Amino acid sequence: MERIKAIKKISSQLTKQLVICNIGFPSRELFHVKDLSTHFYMLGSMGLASSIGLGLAMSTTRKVVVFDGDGSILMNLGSLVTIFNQNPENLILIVLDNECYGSTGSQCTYASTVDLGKVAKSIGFKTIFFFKNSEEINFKKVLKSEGPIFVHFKVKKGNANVPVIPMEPVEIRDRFMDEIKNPK
Ligand SMILES: Cc1ncc(C[n+]2csc(CCOP(=O)(O)OP(=O)(O)O)c2C)c(N)n1
Ligand SMILES: [Mg+2]
Repeated sequence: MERIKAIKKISSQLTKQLVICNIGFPSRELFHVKDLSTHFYMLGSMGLASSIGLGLAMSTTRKVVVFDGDGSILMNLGSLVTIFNQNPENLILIVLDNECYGSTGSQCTYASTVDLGKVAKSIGFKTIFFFKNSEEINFKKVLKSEGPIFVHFKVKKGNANVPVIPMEPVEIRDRFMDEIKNPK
């Protein structure tokens, strides 16, 4: 399944959850699929979507969904250890694993030889889902489970042909902060 299709399948089952999205094409694809004030399109800080999601989950009772990438979680593996120890029940970390740095030319990562779901399990995550190619993604079941939740989603290499997000970084930040302070 293409990454944009995975994003579409999951985001169509989201309602008021706060969403932190990985840098680059994943954010462009999410914006293209659906743009909401609950979305934070992260810019610049590769590897930090999971950390931003953790900080947010610890400061709100709302559910926080993070779309991360294999390259990014491998760059910041310590984040998994911190998430496990902080144990936020409202955090869902989705790793869209295309086994490459898709946004910068699809150079291979080590996700083809290291099973990221097994890494999460060995750290102690109790709730782990694995999706691949399935047309039926029951994300409602994921949303009902107690977090922290690790979702390992194997996707195809390649980016959708979607334009850059036509919002200034400060607009993205301010709209998201406003959504947190004054939920719509
Ligand atoms: C510290 C840092 N290193 C490198 C980059 C350049 N960069 C931006 S996105 C990206 C690839 C991200 O790969 P992954 O998280 O697997 O997401 P994918 O695009 O494959 O969905 C890279 C290398 C960056 N922004 N910051
Ligand atoms: Mg990747």
